[in-house]
Amino acid sequence: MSSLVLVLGDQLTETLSALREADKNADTVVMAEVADETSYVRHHPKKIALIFAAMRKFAAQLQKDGWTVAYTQFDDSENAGSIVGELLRRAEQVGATEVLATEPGEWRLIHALKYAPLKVHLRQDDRFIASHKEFEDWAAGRKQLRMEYFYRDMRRKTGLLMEGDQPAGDKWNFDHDNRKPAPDDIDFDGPLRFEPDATVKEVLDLVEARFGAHFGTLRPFWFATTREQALKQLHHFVDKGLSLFGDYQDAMLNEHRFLYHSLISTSLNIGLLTPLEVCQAAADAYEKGSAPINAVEGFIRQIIGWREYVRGIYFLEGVEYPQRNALGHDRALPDVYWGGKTQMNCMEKAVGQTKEEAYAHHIQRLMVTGNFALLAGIDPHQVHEWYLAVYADAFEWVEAPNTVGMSQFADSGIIASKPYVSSGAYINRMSDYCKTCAYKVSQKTGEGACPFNVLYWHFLDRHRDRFSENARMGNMYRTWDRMDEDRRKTVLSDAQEVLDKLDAGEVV
Ligand code: FAD
Ligand code: DLZ
Ligand code: SF4
Repeated sequence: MSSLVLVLGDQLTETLSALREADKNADTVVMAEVADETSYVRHHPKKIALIFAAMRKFAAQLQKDGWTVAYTQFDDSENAGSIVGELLRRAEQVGATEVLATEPGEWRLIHALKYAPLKVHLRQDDRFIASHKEFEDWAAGRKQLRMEYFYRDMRRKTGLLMEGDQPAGDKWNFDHDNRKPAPDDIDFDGPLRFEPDATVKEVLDLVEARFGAHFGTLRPFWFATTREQALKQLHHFVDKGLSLFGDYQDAMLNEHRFLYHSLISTSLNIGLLTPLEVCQAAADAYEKGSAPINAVEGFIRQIIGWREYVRGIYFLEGVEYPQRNALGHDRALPDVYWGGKTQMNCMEKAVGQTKEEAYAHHIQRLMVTGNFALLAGIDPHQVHEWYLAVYADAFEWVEAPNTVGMSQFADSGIIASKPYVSSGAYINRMSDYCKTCAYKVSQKTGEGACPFNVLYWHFLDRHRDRFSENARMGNMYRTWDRMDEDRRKTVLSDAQEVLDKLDAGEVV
């Protein structure tokens, strides 16, 4: 009896567990561009284009390799509009009753497949380094699930940057040498930009017609949409950008959107690259002496550390994780996140770049848009849906822990040991944004003071009960308590003014 083999838009890997187990001569691969997947949030048009183009090219490759592929394009008249609907339709067409699938990266789809009126065999997604079981075993009995310890286990497991049982360079973590302030200029041209071929052009026309009203600019579109292109992007970064990745990992510049970042998250997350091959390429550069340990260790930690760790947390914590709201924040997401007018240069740059590129780097996501949302008390679920929609690399397993946990502290500190909040001083240190801002970063209160400066203290003050005993935040509360009372009152009322303006839809 033949089976269907489901391949989702973020499972474009030749060695996917479902494909490995399937019978090329008897089974039918099902791939479908469906309304349900394009509408659970209003994805950025570039993200939809990336997924559809990469799906079409992957399907063509599978066919070339001898697979029978039943591929449904978005505009096909028979399109059932959902993954399960498409499976049912194809099952009837080919007379199959069973489906072989690799576990999706989102609870919503896992449940849809589990409760589908078809026999679905779900296989582990073994494109990751740690299985669910390994993460659960690591987490069991620990009071705190700190990434650093998990990461060391992943180093031991993979042997990456290991000399026997010791870390290369005698230290597990070289962050102390990293995170330098922004340089005046950047000598890396950034990512490769791939010219649209016929398939991409066709998809761009479709996306423009169907999703042109979503937030985000579709053209120019240059993301890697095949494994071959993704490998070129990776090697371009390893050869030209990696050596300064660590130094300027947290820097932000008005005129440089990509700095020394790799731009490989889209390729990794849809399956065009595997985490181990990416890390091995970076480790090889260290072995050859073409990139220093602080850069290579920092880069590898993001992938076998953070990326694996957030996935572990998403599946460990369960289906309601994205609904958490430990700080009880309930302000509506302000219009500035959708490109509304703002006088804050950092927000304008981070959101503007997000709109044009469907990309912002980690510190823009964490310390500009994330920091502002947390300080302003925005409903974390709305923040989560925004991140899930606007970034081309956003899939819930990776986005939700980063947003709900790391950025918004809505999981009550599972991921972050203290909230990632800062005044304007941090942004000023790490960027040149403040130099051209309408607000003054050095001004603490009054007309023209940087909104981050007053909102920062407002956040600490309103959450005193929760955070004042946190050992890592004691200094902040001591500084606040040392201010004279009149000053504290002015700070709080200035902050309230900013919040009132946000609520009234006025420009901040
Ligand atoms: P680089 O800076 O070059 O880093 C290399 C790789 O490390 C990335 O490609 C990525 O695969 C991995 N990585 C780095 N940091 C993280 C992290 N915190 N979690 C997981 N992987 C990481 N990353 C996503 O892939 N998808 C998301 O939806 C996503 N949402 C985020 C939301 C918020 C609020 C924050 C603060 C971070 C989020 N990140 C997300 C993490 C990080 O911002 C992106 O992985 C990174 O910016 C991707 O760009 P890059 O490929 O140039 O990464
Ligand atoms: C994100 C996305 C989009 C926009 N469209 C599709 C699609 O049409 N078909 C598909 O198979 N997958 C799509 N995806 C990716 C899925 O949403 C993703 O597989 C789940 O969110 C699980 O990670
Ligand atoms: Fe952002 Fe404040 Fe700097 Fe303006 S002054 S760019 S609002 S941190």
